Amino acid sequence: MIKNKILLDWIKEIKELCQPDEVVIWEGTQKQYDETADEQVQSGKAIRLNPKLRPNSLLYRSHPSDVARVEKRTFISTKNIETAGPTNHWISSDELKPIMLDLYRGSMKGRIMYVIPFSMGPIGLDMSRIGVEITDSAYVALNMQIMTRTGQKVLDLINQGEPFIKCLHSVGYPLEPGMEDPKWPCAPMEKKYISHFPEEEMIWSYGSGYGGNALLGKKCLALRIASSMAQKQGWLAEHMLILKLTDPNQKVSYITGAFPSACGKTNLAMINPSLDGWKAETVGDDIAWMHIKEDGRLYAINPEAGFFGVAPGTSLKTNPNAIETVSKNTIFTNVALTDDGDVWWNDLTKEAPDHLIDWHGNDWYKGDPSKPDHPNSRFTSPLTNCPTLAENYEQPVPISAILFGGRRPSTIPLIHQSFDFEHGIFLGSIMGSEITAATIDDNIGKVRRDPFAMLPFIGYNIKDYIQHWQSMLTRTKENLLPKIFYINWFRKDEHGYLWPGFGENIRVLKWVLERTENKQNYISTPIGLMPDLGKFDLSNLDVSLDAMQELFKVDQSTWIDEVTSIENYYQALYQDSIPRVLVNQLNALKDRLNLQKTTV
Ligand code: OXD
Ligand code: MN
Repeated sequence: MIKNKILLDWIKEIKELCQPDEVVIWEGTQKQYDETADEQVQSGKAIRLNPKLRPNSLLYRSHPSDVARVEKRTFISTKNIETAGPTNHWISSDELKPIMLDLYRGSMKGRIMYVIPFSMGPIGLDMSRIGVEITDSAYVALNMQIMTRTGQKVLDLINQGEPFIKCLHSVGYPLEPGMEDPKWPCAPMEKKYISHFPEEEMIWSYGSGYGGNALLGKKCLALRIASSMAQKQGWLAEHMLILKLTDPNQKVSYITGAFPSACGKTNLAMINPSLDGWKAETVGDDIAWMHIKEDGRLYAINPEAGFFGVAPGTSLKTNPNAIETVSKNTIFTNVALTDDGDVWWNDLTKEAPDHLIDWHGNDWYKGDPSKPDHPNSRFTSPLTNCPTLAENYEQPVPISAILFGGRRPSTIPLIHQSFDFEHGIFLGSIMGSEITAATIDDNIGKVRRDPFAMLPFIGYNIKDYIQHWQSMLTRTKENLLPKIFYINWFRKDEHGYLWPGFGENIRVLKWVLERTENKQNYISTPIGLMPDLGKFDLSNLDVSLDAMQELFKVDQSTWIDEVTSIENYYQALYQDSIPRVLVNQLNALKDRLNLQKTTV
């Protein structure tokens, strides 16, 4: 039962505005989930997978125009453009609200309006935050049940007066009498709006039913709105995995890591270490909320309750723990369907089956040039399915190290450590991936910078974001803050990747943890601290010494180009107000490389 007047009034207001046929309060029970799933299957919107092969699992196929987050239709809407800054699409809230109110008027006609109370983070924890998503999509309700903590316990907190973030979502496809409901209703691109109002801590999403556009707890709340709340309240909301590591002496440490998409973040979050005696456990694979606690250390929680992972590329070889995670209770979107009612995606098995139904619902035969799955096809699975989930995954954990990284075939060594926290901020600010032929872009070879892997997710001005990171130094002692590292698993020579990756990555993590204990296992270079190869665990590793040397090469002339590239990037992004800390760090780097300083 809802007793909270703010929530009751809001439900009434949205019901009047959007005019749904029916209102359903999401209770978060298995019964409600099962009934809704059955109803979706009966109406032809979802396919129930073979329960013997994939128990309690569904397959959805989206509209071909609605397959990913739409950054160009994602807005930060505030009074002043300066609040949104140079990395966001901004529309003034005074201008945007009437446009969206017009779209919402009658937008839920013929549909059920679900009211989903949810908690990002364990229910009742001081670091958690509550939201309520109102949506006309059953797909969203089912996914939110997996990705967040939903239901009565959250409502109880709201009834006790706990504030909540209003998240409004409509697929933007009202059904007038006699109209047929398509399998995946959505609005055309120019009518899609994924809007954030950080000043009011509110989200309005219209026109898309897919992933981060529609499951508003994830990127919209837990990153964009939360990053802005975190700035005001003195904490950090970051696009980071959280990993628990236990060394052979049973010492437990926790690290977080920010990587742009397609850099193996979920794989690292579920790593099977190759070194004897080491254990790795998963706390989170995408988002970390971090607060400084009374002891002065930075503690993290995973605000999510599930994984919304990219399917293609996931296999027993790349991530056996993810394969087990998706073995049951999973919603798949845009993967292929097998003849025996199971799912398939690229790389799941070496050989594709002879026949599949592709993500458009058409026959697909082995050898067909088209892909049977969409490159951004997804699985939604509960955290509790993951065989490596840490048993304390619901408790805040103290972070010893933060990893930044990207996909850089050249220039950046396998691992280096920042000299100090501010140098770490600099490393976060320049991280990125080299553009490859796989990206639709004609800038092949250039670096696409994705600062802190947060480029599409910082809900406010990036200049203030940099300053906010810097302010961590005033909130605690520097030696209590995590140490910061830059990782590059993807360095290549003419024969291909130099580093084997996957389970062997534990060697790099071992060095990282030794550094957090101040072990004398490093050499100092102009770009940061790097492993002393004599003190880096190479036992039973099939990588030549030459390759190791290449992996750690810091080449002066390449770094001169890198510095120019960073300088151009800073100028283009920040124009005449590059944050002072970044200018100082760039100058210090130039100094160490014996280059002339920047005078901005
Ligand atoms: C995601 C993303 O879906 O970063 O996690 O795009
Ligand atoms: Mn992500």
